[in-house]
Amino acid sequence: MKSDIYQSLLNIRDQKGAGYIVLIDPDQKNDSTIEAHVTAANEAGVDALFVGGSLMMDSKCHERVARIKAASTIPVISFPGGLNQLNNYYDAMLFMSVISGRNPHYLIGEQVLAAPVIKDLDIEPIPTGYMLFDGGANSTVEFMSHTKPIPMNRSDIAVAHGLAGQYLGLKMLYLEAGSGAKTAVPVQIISAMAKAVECPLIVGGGIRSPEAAQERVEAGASFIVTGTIIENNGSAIMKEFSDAIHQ
Ligand code: 1GP
Repeated sequence: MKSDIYQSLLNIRDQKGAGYIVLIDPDQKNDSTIEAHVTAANEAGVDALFVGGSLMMDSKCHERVARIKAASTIPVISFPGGLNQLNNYYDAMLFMSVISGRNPHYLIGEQVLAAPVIKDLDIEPIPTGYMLFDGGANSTVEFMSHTKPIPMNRSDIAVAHGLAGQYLGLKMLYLEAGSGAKTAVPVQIISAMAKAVECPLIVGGGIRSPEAAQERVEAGASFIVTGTIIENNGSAIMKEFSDAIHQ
C-alpha cells in the first residue's frame, strides 16, 4: 500500500476540528476550469480533493484526473460513481457501499468487480458507508443507483443505518444530500448521528455558504464537501469555506 491517506484525514480532523474537501467532477462540464480550481484549492487551505461523479458525459474522465493530480499539492481521492472511473492517478479512494439503499449492485456488486482492479492499482481503499438523503432535487445519484433516499426528517432511520455501518467495520460515513441538493443534510440529523455513531462523518450536497458549513461542523461533521458552489461561483469562495470549517 502506497499511502495512509485515511490516517492523514483523521489527523487533519484532530488538528483543525474538521476537514474541508472540494469535489471536482472530472466531466466535460468542468473541462475548462480544472487547473484553476485545483490551484485555488492548493492555496485556500483545502485539505483534500474528491474526484468523481455519478455520470460522465464523454470519454476523457481519466485525462482530467491526470490533470487534477498533476496540479494538486493535496491528496487526490477517488469518489467513484463506478469502477469505470478507477485509474492510477489517485492517492486513495472511498471504497463505498450505498448502505442507505437496497440495490445489491451498489451494496456489493460493483465492489466485487472493482476489488481486483484496486488491488492491481495498489490504491488505498477507505471503507465508507454512503448514505443518500432526500435533498429535494431528484439527484443523479438517486437515479443512477436505483435507491430510495432517507427522508430528511428521520434521524432514527439515519442513526440505525449509521450504526449498522459502524458494526460492519466501515471507517467513514458519507451523509449525502446529492450534488446540487436544494436542502443540505440538516444539523439535527448530523447531531443525532454524531452522538450515536463513532465513525467520522463526511457531509456534502447542497452546502452553499460558509455559515452552513460551520453549523454542520458544530453539529458533528468531521469533513465538509462542496462541489457545485465552487463550479458556479469560481474558486474565490474556497478560502471562506476553509476558514469557516477549520476551528
Ligand atoms: C456531492 O456532496 C457532494 O457528492 C457535493 O455536493 O455539489 O451540492 O456541493 P454539491
